[in-house]
Amino acid sequence: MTVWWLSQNHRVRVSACIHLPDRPMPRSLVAIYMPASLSGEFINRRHQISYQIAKMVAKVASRVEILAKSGLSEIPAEYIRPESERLDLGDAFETAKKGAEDQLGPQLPVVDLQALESGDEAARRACVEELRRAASEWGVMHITNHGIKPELVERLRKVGKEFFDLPVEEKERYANDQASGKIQGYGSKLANNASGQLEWQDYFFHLIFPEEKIDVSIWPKQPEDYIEVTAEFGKQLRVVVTKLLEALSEGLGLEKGTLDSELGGTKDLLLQMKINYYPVCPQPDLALGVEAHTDISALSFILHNMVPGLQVFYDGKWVTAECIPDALIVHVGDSLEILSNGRYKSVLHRGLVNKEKVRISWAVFCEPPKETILLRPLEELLADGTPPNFPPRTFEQHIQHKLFKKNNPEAATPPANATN
Ligand SMILES: O=C(O)CCC(=O)C(=O)O
Ligand SMILES: [Fe+2]
Repeated sequence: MTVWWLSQNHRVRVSACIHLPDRPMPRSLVAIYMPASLSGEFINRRHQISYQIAKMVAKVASRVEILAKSGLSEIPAEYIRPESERLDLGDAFETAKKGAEDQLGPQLPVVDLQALESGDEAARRACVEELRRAASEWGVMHITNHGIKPELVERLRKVGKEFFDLPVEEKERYANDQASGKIQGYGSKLANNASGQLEWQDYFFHLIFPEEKIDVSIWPKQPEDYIEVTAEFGKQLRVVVTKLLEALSEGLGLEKGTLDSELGGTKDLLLQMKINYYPVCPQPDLALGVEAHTDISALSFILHNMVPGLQVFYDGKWVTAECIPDALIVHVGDSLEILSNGRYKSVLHRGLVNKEKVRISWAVFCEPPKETILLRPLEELLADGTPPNFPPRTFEQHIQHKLFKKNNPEAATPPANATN
C-alpha cells in the first residue's frame, strides 16, 4: 500500500507494507490525517509500521478534502476514471455553460406542485399527469412550490456548510466505520472493487426520519442549530414525500395511499440524508464526484449550494441539471421502478467536479425497510396480463444483487442468496 503523509501542505510519499490480519486491504492510495504525535514514529519505522499504527491508518479513511487542500496539481491514480468514461467528462462550470447555450438540448422537466393543493380539480389532474410523464420519461425532475419554505432550505444549507467548514480533525470525531457496519457519520467512499476506483467526495450520512428511529447523538453537535434545523427539514420533507407518492400512485391508476404504504408508510419508510462534499479538483476532466449510478431508493431528493455538477442520462446523452433557486430535484430510484413494473424509470446519474468552487449537495433517500417488505411489481399493474419485469426481492436482497452485478458484470446468474 502506498501512503501519502500530509503535513502542513507538504506531501511525503512513504512506501509501507501494511498487513492487517483480520481484513484484506485493496492496494490503494490513502491520504491520511495523522496526529503530529504519531508522525515521528511513523517515519522512523517506515517499513515496519507497528500493528497499532497500521490499524489506525486503515481506520482513518482517505479524506478528499485533505488531498484537495494539499495543493496537488495532479490527482492520484485511484481517482482517475477509466478511459472509456473520461471521454465526456469536464469542469462542471464549463459543461453547464455549454448546456445553457445549447437552447435546443433537452432540459430536465420542472413541475410546479402548487396545483396539487389548489382545490382546482382540472389543474390538480394536469399536475398529476405532468409528474407521471416526468417520472416515466426522465425519472427525474425539478419540483417547485413543494411546500418547504425557502428560509428552512437556506438554514439547512447553512448548517451543513458550517459543519463541513470545521477542520478535518474535528469532523473525524464523527467518522463512520463501514467495516463494522457503522454506516452513519462522516466518511469517504472506500474502494469496493478490484480496481480501487475512488470518487472525489467526502460525505456525512445519517437517518433524518421517522423521528422515533433517528439517533441525534451521532449527528453533528456543531453548529449548535444543526440538529434542530435538520430534524425540522426531515419532518417537512416527509410531507412532500407523501404528496408525491400520492400523485405518482394516481398516475399509475392506483389508490392514492398505495405506494406510500407499499414502502413502509409513516412508521417504516426511512429518509436517509447524505451531505455530499465535493472539494475543488485540479483535473475535473479525469475525475467524478459521484460515478454513474441509479439510486436504490424509491425517491431521492437533491438540493445543493447552486454549484453545478449533477448530470442525468437522457436519450443517450448526459444532460447537466440547471441550478434553479428554491427547486428540489427528485429522482425516481430502483425501488419505485420495481413497484411500478418499470413504468417509472430509475434515472442513471453522476456528479461532475470543478476547479473553482466546492460543491455541496444534500441527497435524501426515501427507502423501504431492509428486510420486512418484498419489493415486486404491484399486482394491480399485472392484472391485465402484463408480465412482471422484476423478480421479488427485499430491499437488502436488491442491494446485494446490485453489488454482485457491479463486481461481476460478466456473470449471467446472481448468487442464490441474491434472488428469490
Ligand atoms: O450530488 C449530487 O447532485 C448527486 C448525488 C447523488 O447522486 C447521490 O448521493 O446518490
Ligand atoms: Fe444518486
